[in-house]
Amino acid sequence: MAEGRQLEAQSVVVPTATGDKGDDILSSLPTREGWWTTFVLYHGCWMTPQTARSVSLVRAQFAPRDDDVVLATYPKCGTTWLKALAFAITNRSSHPVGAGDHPLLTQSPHDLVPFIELPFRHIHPLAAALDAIPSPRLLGTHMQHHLLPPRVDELGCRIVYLCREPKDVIVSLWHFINKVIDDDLSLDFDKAFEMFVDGFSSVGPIWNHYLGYWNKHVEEPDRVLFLKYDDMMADPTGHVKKLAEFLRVPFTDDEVDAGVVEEVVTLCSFEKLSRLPVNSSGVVDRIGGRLVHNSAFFRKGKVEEWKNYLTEEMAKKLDAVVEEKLKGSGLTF
Ligand code: PAP
Repeated sequence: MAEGRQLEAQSVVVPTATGDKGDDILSSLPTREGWWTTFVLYHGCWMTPQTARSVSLVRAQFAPRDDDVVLATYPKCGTTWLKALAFAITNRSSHPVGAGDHPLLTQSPHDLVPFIELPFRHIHPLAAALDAIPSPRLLGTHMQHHLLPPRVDELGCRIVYLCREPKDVIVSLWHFINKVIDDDLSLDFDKAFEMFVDGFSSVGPIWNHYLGYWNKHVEEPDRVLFLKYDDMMADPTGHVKKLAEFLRVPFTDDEVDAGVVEEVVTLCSFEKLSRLPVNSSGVVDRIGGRLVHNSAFFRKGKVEEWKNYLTEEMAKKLDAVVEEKLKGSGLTF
């Protein structure tokens, strides 16, 4: 990454409701332009200043519990799907999957499983919002592993990590960004691709994001489950069973015979969720100060969509960078 050339130290103004000295942390960070707003390089990870502030507050204030389950993803790797699946699986005794009043039919998976860090988390007291959630909590995060509060690992909280073929990620990310930002700021795909290949993308570089959780998974396979979107698409029922076991709520033989696993797959499928009014209409601020259509989280839900966007040369270029960065780790795409 050509950080040395492109980075310029600037003072970043970050809104705060509390006015505490946390703002100081950000003012000296390297910055870079190119996406919809300025990004800062916070502990080796690119993010908006608002997110950096949120992450720093999370690290200072968030109190993990040993029965927390953290659903971690790089953006656009299937976060919404994983949240829906984990919610449906863990809550199926109080919310039978086939029930007409299932929460997933009227609430976004992002509201049922909140992110630990949020660009606007500092406006609403962090500790109060997350502490109010009863145990066991399901919590989402886009933070790289090394940015999680250390207590997550110390307490042995379980982590489910979901990654995706990077070429599909940049396509999905580009579509999403263009739905969020103002029309006059629309981002050229080639430019987005080059920044992504350069390791410059939200909470990127993507390979560092993948590797942090992959290495933890290799170290502690029983505590960190590592999944791939493409594999889940190929075998959703197998993965739902695997997820239920990892979440310590395995399906009973009776449930399997009654088709509950398939019911979870159907309830959380792209086809089902994307057509619900809660997910197909309305706007919401999920990225801090920018409204996004709820439907932006449901585009196509396919694998190998990159073939419609990347030239052979671009695909080779990204493949080569990813292969090089992951070399020796055992993680491949
Ligand atoms: P986030 O990280 O910003 O929350 P995330 O849910 O990971 O977003 O990304 C959305 C992607 O997951 C979209 O991919 P696409 O652009 O390639 O289509 C979206 O379509 C896909 N997606 C959302 N829900 C589902 C689902 N239930 N099953 C499969 N894919 C899904």
